[in-house]
Amino acid sequence: MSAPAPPFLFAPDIERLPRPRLRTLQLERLQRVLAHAHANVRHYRDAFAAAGVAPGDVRQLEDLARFPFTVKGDLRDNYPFGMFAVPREQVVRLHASSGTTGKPTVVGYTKGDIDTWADIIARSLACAGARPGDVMHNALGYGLFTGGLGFHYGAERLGCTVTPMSGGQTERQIALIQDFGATVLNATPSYALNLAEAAERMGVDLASGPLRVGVFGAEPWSETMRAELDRRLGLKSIDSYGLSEVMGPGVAMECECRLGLHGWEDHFLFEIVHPETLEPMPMGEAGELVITTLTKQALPMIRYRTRDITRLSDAPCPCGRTHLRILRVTGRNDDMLIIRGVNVYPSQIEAVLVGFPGIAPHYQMVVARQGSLDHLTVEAEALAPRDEDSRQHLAYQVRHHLKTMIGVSCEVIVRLPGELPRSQGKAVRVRDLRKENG
Ligand code: DLL
Repeated sequence: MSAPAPPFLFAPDIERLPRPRLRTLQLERLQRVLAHAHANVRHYRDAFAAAGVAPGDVRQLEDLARFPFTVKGDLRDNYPFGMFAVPREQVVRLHASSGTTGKPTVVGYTKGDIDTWADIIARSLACAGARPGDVMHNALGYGLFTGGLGFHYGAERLGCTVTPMSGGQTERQIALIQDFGATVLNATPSYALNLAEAAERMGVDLASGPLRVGVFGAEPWSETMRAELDRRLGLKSIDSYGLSEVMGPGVAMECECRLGLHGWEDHFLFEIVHPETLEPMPMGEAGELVITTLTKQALPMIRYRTRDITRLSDAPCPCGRTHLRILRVTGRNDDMLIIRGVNVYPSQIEAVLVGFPGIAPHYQMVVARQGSLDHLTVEAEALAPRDEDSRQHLAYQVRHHLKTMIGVSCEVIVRLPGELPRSQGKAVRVRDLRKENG
């Protein structure tokens, strides 16, 4: 048994602030960040002027809806440092996302931003169930990706012993998890699964070891995958959400109740807008998540369109935290496939495949154009070696189940164990041949 957590770390006052007081704090901070962005970033000055709004127009939180959105393209157009609101000399850290096309998206942090980030991550890890004295094995990528370093500093601040492992060298990771007695594992869910599988192959039983908390995020995953990871790693899997443009990890974290992710409202303002009309949606409705940063100095983000589809809930959480909850992000707008008129997210396919009898929890989706129709092929993997006939029979069953559960007609191919690529970080779930072939 680990020692009980010191009271100052477990849901301190700010995490339990009554909602009206939280909103007052948000309004004060919103007014400040709008003025800061307007005074120091040409892009915001121009965009506000074009929309006919000024920072002084905000008298209540709802007034923010009159302000223009910020999109990824704005960061690219102002590459590399044009969106920074402080002189470059005050930026002590850069991170960047690779960007599949064109220039990467660059984000920057002042010393103060790095400090705030570490605080928010420490809070997030405590929310997930980590405690000072835990050994945190950090398998998130270090480097330009925000995941590794973001969690690193926050875990140190909480008082954890951090193994800065990064991705890759899977067998070595298993050995170090064992040797160092890791109690917290931080990874993408797809890589955590890769670790579970590698451990089983090596004859290492991680499930009965000291691992207690799994902090998993950076990509969409499903409840079935959660059950799989809980069981195979012998820990409690917690959903962890964030994005580089807004800060990196730590924007939202599930608590031990696992009823959605607490979005830290003293640092971020969350809105849901209709994905097409972009009109604000009422609390509880599904739509695109839009985030405004309230405390960032180097890179304030005003109404950033995340493209992530989710719902918010301000219902009380049994843990006592008052910050709203972001329900599981089912996928990105950009990842949604429309197959013969049916909207499909990879995570829905995952929910059907993971735990399906005889099927391993690895999959890939290939989308191609057949005539004027989009054609989806789901590649799954057999749990154990089987002959061709038996795999075809299994494929037929999966196909039927996908049709019943999601309403989508697709081709299913069941590959041999180990044939599909394993994740080293964020898993690539969709191969879109329509784009590859122009
Ligand atoms: O993935 C930051 C992060 C690192 C979050 C480690 C959690 C853990 P980006 O590389 O900018 O930043 O990717 C952000 O990943 O807009 C979502 O589409 C997706 N994403 C992140 N967390 C989740 C999650 C990091 N828990 C993009 N569930 C976001 C679903 C997620 N999607």
